[in-house]
Amino acid sequence: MIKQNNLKQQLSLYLVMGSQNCKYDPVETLEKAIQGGVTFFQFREKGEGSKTGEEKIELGLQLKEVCYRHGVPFIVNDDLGLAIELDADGLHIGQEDGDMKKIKDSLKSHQLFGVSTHNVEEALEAHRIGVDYIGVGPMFNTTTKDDIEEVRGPVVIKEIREQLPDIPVVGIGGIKHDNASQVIEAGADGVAVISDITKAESVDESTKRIVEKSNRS
Ligand code: TZP
Ligand code: MG
Repeated sequence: MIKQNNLKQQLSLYLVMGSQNCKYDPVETLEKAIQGGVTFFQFREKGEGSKTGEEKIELGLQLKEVCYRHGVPFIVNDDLGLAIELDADGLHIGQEDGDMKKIKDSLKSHQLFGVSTHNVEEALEAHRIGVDYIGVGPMFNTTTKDDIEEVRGPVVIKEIREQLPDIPVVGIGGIKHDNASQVIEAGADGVAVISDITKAESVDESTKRIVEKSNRS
């Protein structure tokens, strides 16, 4: 898939997920989430209970296939080698995952590059390197990731927007249907969600509810 001008629109509901996050089968979860309105996907197979080696690659291939069938970009978290091997649409890394510039230069020209940031300084640095989009978090308290930084909320997005009016931005961390609109109102192009989708009783209904509540209109 080629880099597209409508990246901001595609980022509107970004599902981040690995098998360790799922209440149901991950392939089924992704299928239902896309039916519910997910527009961007990150394969984040990481932490307790996650798959490794061949099993991780096999699951990545299955999830990529679901994304391709629906025209949803498939992004790999952390693992440059896996992003290349799966010919993913992109790679997403955190601040501790290595030399950003080197990693960006190792990607194929069609692959998107996203970076997690926590404040204006990190966002400016990511912009300087030429990332395609940034994640900003944590927006709210979350139990999905243990090593989170201080929760400062949607105001961080507002601060980043003042310096970088055009960079594609998604908020992440504790986002649910009842707080997603705060993140959009602060200036984000989209919201990134794990548990409010992956742990929901009904994945498609929960996804639809986030779409409805985060609607800009
Ligand atoms: N990065 C910052 S917070 C977070 C990540 C990966 C976890 C978000 O999970 P949830 O369940 O949507 O709060
Ligand atoms: Mg990382």
